[in-house]
Amino acid sequence: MGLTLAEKIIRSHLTGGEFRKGSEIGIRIDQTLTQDATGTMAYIEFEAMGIGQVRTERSVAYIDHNTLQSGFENADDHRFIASVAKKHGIYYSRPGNGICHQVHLERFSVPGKTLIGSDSHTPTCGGIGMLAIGAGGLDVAVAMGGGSYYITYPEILNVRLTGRLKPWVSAKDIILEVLRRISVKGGVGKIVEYSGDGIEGLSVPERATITNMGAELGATTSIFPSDGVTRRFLAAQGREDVWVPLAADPDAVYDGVIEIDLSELEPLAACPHSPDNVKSVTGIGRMSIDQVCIGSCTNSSLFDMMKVAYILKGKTVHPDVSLTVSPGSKQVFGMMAELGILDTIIQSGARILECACGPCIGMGQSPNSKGVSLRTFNRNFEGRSGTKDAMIYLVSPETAAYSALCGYLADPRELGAMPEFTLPDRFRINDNMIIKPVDESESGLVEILRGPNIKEYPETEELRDTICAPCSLKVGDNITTDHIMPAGAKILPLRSNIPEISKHCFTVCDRDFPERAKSMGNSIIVGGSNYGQGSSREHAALAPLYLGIRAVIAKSFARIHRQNLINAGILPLEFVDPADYDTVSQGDTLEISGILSSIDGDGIIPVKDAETGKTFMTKCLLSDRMKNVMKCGGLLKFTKQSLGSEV
Ligand code: MIC
Ligand code: SF4
Repeated sequence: MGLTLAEKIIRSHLTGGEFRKGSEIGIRIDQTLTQDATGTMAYIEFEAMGIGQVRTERSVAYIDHNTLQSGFENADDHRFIASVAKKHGIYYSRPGNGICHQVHLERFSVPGKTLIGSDSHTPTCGGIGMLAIGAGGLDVAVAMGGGSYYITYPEILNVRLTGRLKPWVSAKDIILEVLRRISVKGGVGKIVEYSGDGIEGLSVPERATITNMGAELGATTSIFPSDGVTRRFLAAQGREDVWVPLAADPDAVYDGVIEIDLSELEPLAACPHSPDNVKSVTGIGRMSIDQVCIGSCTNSSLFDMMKVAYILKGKTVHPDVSLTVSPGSKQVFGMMAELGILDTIIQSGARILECACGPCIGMGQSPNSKGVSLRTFNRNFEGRSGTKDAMIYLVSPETAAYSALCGYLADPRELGAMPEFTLPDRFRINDNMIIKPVDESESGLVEILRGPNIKEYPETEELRDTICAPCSLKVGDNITTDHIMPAGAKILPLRSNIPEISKHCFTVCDRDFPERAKSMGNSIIVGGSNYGQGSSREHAALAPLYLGIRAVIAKSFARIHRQNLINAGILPLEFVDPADYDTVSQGDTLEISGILSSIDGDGIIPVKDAETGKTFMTKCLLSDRMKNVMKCGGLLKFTKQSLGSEV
């Protein structure tokens, strides 16, 4: 039986576990990446493990999220990350060099290699044929130390693309169509593998737009084959030597197939407040808009900027619209200048932002009250923009640019004939903002620079047999990590300070939660399905840990967040019968008993609700490795014990 592309890469990197769907497998990690908002904590953990030099082929620390420096905190964190990188063999991409996923794709990605990153959009590099997976910072720290990364052996979903896109319909519309069809839960437990004759017409940046937003499907990762298009992209990056051809076997067997005829697609938009709330642009109709933001790791390539500039050329942004453009990297920015398209965009009245995440993570450009904002980004969760009642629509760069001129949501197909956009044969290569680490022999001379905002990893506890505690919060379905641990310009600088950041935990849903949880001592959260979707931020587990949360009982969990809970020593329990969710009320005292014997047995754990007197069943299926992690109080302690160092 033939293998899928993902299976081939997994097989060649397998370090443990059975090659069987649903079982836990370990894979060797060739490359890692971190960004600054998750990186400070990841490097605090890496340092706590007492590992000297990284043991990967390439590890890169990017600064791209916390670039608004309105106090000392972010600058201190950047200095800390720079010093850790220099000492431990990690390449350091300075602020201004670009968004981690865009830069990694350009300068470090290698088809057939494995990459994990402390950012959920790490699958961007799947666009070049890497097995690239988002993970919590602690998992990345372990991989930097040479440890395997563990995933549940996923199902492989094949998305077959046929035909060619019509003019002004683009890669963003393809992934929005996939989201429309299978929803933000449709990729959970799956790798999405693209194939079909339609992929030949997609450049690497377009493929990367699609794999990037596979994160919004909840997928473990998404991947494209490595072909002639990949080779040309790498050659233009001066890196043709790393190219290898990669594809699934012709007789590969998939767990599911979705067919999309590209010629049938039209411009789409994800409506508030979920990336899968997708409608056609024409279907939504002429909606007035206040703001348009073009950029983010999803749509900030030179290819995107070329199309945006073509649309804006010689025109002026509508007087009622604020248009911002953030190029994805210094390379993109520089080439925009070289090709003259930067001036075209400036002349149209766009506000040019630095090459960073910026508005995507609420670092500036929060819309006006009830503002309607069109964004080429990947997430439109409520409040993420920094304005609670803003209405965020996710659209393609073509729809965004054309609408910015019209002043309302407009269909770019009205532009008529579209020229052929082709990427240059050679990108401008200047890696002067990527700092190499010192030689191992000199690493002892490098001092680690810690600012006063950098606090230690919070205390964890060994798993108890019984947890008897009140339910401090009950929430509904599709709770995102932006609900649990909001981001934005005010809160992000606290990412290296768990006691402070925990004061903002869940405040989007309930302002009193942090105080209440703290006053309860230990408590339990009850959630609906897909609990913890979105970001890889382990702060969504570490802040609850600090506030005394010992267990989360939910209908189902998002992959990275469930792993982050386990890594933090918080018990993730799933309702066996989802209907039992309705019987629990916030404030009820819940007694979870027989935990230790149950997790070693069938994983079925009874929970008694003291208020209703009812006992309902939950399940917690853990691999042997996860059981040991949970029992000893989380992955940091487990790793330190395995390394034989003091806890
Ligand atoms: C995001 O897009 O939500 C982030 C900010 O990039 C996060 C990481 C973080 O919270 O720091 C992600 O996607 O993992
Ligand atoms: Fe940055 Fe937004 Fe991409 Fe997250 S999704 S890495 S915040 S650009």
